[in-house]
Amino acid sequence: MSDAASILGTMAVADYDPTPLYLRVQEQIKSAVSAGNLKPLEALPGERDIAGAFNVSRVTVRKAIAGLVEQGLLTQRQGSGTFVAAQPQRLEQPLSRLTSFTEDMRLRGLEASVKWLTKTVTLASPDEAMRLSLSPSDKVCRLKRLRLANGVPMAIECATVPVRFLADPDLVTTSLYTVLEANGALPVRALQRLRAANLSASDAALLEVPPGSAALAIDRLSYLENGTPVEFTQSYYRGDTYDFVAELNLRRE
Ligand code: 16G
Repeated sequence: MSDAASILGTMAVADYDPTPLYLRVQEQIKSAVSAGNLKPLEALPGERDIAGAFNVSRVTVRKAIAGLVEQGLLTQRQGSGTFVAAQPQRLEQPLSRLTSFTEDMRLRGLEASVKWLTKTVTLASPDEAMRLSLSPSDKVCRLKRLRLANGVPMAIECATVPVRFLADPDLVTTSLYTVLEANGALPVRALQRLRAANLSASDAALLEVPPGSAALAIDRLSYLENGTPVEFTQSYYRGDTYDFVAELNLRRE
């Protein structure tokens, strides 16, 4: 048996089965991944081997692979072949605790990292000024970051913080809250709004999911003990990796 056949199994093709061949090849590959015969980040057998194992044309194999790349199950790297995509762990996030991304990941034994998208010091936009109780001449730091857990992209966050709490965005390496705490401005309360969204092509590319994938759009407005707003953050969390969990209590008057 060829390597491809031992990894992907053999494909029984019944004459009366009207399912297009490329879809059947996709099913074989998906089954090999869910059975653990092909692990995350492992290379797929070569196109020629897959075609030989399933007795289909290379064009059919290419079409099957292209579809699975689009669905996010496989990734292709120029010059080095096709791989099973990294499968992020699904994370549960309590809605009642005010934590930072870095802390959330540490509690789960994952390492948080950051890919910077933009960092600027600028005048507050009218919307930011309203939310953060600033005047239009006040300056803010805007930090747009891709947040990763063990190297897997999880969320895109755009945080706006008045310069009186964060003078320079370069002070933040991984954790914004660590710097705010050092500045005596760690938020103690926040209001969060969650809604469903579909990712734009560019956001989906950053999060390494197909364009239009489901996401959770979250706005967080955080406050100091004395009620002063300290951070307004707009984020997109990957819908396939995050469950937000709320605890509800029956209130007896
Ligand atoms: C969380 C917060 C975000 C905050 C960030 C700080 C949500 C939806 N958002 O991701 O508002 O800016 O933590 O994390 O929970 P950091 O200290 O790791 O930069």
